[in-house]
Amino acid sequence: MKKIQSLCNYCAIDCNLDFYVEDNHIMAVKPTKGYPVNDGFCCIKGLSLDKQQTVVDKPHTPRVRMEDGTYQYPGWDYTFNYIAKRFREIQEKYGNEALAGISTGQLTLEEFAINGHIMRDHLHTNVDGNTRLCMASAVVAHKQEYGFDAPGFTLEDLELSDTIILVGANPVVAHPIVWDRIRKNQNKKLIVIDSRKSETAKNADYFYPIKTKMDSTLFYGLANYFIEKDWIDHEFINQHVNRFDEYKEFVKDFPLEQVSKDTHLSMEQLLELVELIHSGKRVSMWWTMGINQSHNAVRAAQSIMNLQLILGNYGKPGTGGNSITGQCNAMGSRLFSNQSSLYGHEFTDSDSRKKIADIFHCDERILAEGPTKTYDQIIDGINDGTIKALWILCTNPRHSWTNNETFRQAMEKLEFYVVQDIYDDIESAENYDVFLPAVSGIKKEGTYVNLERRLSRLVSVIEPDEDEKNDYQIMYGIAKALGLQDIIDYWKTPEDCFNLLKEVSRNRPFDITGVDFRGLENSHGIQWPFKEGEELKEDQRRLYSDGKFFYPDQKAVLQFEPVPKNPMPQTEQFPYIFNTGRGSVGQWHTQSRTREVQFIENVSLHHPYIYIHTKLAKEMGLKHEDWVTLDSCNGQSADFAVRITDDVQEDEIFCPMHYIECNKLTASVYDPYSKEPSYKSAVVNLRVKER
Ligand SMILES: Nc1nc2c(c(=O)[nH]1)N[C@H]1C(S)=C(S)[C@@H](COP(=O)(O)OP(=O)(O)OC[C@H]3O[C@@H](n4cnc5c(=O)[nH]c(N)nc54)[C@H](O)[C@@H]3O)O[C@H]1N2
Ligand SMILES: Nc1nc2c(c(=O)[nH]1)N[C@H]1C(S)=C(S)[C@@H](COP(=O)(O)OP(=O)(O)OC[C@H]3O[C@@H](n4cnc5c(=O)[nH]c(N)nc54)[C@H](O)[C@@H]3O)O[C@H]1N2
Ligand code: SF4
Ligand SMILES: [Mo]
Repeated sequence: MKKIQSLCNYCAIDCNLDFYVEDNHIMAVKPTKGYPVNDGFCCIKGLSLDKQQTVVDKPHTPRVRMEDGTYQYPGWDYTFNYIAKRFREIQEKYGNEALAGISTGQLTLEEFAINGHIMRDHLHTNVDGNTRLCMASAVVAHKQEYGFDAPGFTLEDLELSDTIILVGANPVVAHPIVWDRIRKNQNKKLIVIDSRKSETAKNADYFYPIKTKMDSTLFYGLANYFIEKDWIDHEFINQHVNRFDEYKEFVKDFPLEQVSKDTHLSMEQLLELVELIHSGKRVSMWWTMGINQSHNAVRAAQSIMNLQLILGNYGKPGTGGNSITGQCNAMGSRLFSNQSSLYGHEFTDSDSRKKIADIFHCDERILAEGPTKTYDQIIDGINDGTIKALWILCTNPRHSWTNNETFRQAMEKLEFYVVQDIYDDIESAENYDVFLPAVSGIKKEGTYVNLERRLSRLVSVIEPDEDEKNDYQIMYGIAKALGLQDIIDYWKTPEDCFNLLKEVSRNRPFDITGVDFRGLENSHGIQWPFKEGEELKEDQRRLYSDGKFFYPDQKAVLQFEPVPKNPMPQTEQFPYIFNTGRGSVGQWHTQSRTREVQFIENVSLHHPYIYIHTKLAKEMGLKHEDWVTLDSCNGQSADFAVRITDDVQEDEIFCPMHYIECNKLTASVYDPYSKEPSYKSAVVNLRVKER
């Protein structure tokens, strides 16, 4: 039996796993011992990766709607040529931007890069990712605050911290390895700030049930209090932080009494939290989607970073204002998808453009000139008729997009719709013109970057069947059919692509010129930056230990502004907040992958459900598993079974996102800077379902 070390391509931890293979079949999967991220531990999703050995029935070749309206299997080459022809025709008829793509944070770094080069550079059009739904707010927060999108922590900080504050993050369910590492830290106080008593909050030493979307108010108020008490780090501020004097004035508008009213946390709770932070020696703060998905997300994330900066809690072991990422390669897509930056460079910087064109052997003038149109603009563009063709890959927007009926409408309007997935029965795979079946991660090669900037290798565990293709081969095939000569000559394999990207990274904050594609196999992974000639002395490498950020003067910049009004206020018509998120460790997003796993199916509910407070249930005369109808401020309604609990607030409903009904009710409301949807705070009404 062969043992092959590869990674789990579900969540942003990127656990390494040992696959035991005999006769091209996975016999067992075990978490890799000694790997610095997950050291012999992982969750049910990683352990079940063997279920994705074959996903689409034979033939494993594209399905195409032919001129007579029937679906046929005309073979890969025909399909590549057909797609190229239709893309060109649509662009000629309606303009370049009549074609668009929606990609993902779940492919390999090389796959984003080739897709971004085809679509954004050669075809001069827009591709956004499901990463917009996830960590776009963190990206903008980092760029503005540090001068570059560079989260600085290493996972070991969870073990080195004596005061861990989780804000809008539920790692017991969403990041089991983060949770395991917190648990292993015996000398910490764990504090959770969440609107509901999540699985993580139940296991915390202190829980602060904040009024939804009032996090920036809380952190501005804390900053004001610390400044008033003079419990801040003047030396760190003087040397490493800009705009402090302005910030000091700004936060005066957030006296603790007012903060208490706005956040629904009592003065005792606020003073207790202050004391916990003040008495901690190594205080770390970590946020996830409770912060990123809101109408005020970027500023809320920055309010956490601001507080840590003025307390000097940066760069030292166990500290930081840290964002936890969601998907397995969201961090790779941030750098290499060519969506919001030119492969980690400014689109308008002429030296960078020249450098990248030289590396790619292409004409500098073809490189994208600005960031992509955002996800919401793409969907609106389809619905208003300006975008006619869409290529989605490795994402299921009919289910996951906010206010998802708008995606259903879009699907109906498209003249040409291409779906590339490992399953042909996802909700988005309806009424398509072409379905491109890709093999799952266990049959392909590439690199991933995890939440702490660690590159690791996806290694092909079993050989694909003869007629199967992986995402990279599919994109390369389309590039060839389009006649894109530089790709044909220089991007033949993921390894070729990785070597181009290494050169792209040279002398940038994420310099990976010292990383070897093959050298990553069977390794401990490497956190960026890692420059050519550098020696790898340790497995845990954090940024900012020298206090140097990425602005020209190497200082961080505090970012803040008055708290905007909530665009979805509770009203008499819509009195309840519709909070949404992960429901269980086993369920992954739209469930296309995890439904394959029998252990998960056995313990998951097979119908949409919500949690409501005991008091509301009493008022409405509802029992467990009674059905209700929710009417949302977005004009839609959907039915759910109820589960009754005291863990949500009296005016809050929590809905797991794994059922398509959930996003029927979320709204088209976004953060103004990141354009990330506010998935967790639509307002709804509840009524007993009519029979
Ligand atoms: N099992 C499983 N694991 C996953 C995933 C999955 O689908 N299934 N998805 C992965 C991905 S892509 C992501 S992005 C991560 C997400 O990981 P998390 O962000 O940890 O998960 P969520 O459940 O979306 O939201 C976290 C918490 O935010 C809280 N919250 C809502 N509004 C507010 C607010 O205004 N303030 C505060 N402080 N809290 C609030 C919610 O109550 C919830 O408990 O999980 C990853 N891991
Ligand atoms: N209400 C609500 N909605 C949310 C959220 C929330 O908290 N609340 N969270 C948002 C967040 S953070 C995220 S990240 C999104 C996730 O939303 P999606 O990206 O739409 O969800 P997934 O189910 O992960 O979809 C991934 C798709 O890729 C396919 N796939 C898997 N591996 C491969 C592969 O190797 N190649 C190809 N081509 N396809 C593959 C799977 O079959 C699946 O259909 O949902 C967002 N939606
Ligand atoms: S889903 Fe995340 S925690 Fe679970 S095995 Fe995969 S990478 Fe590890
Ligand atoms: Mo995500």
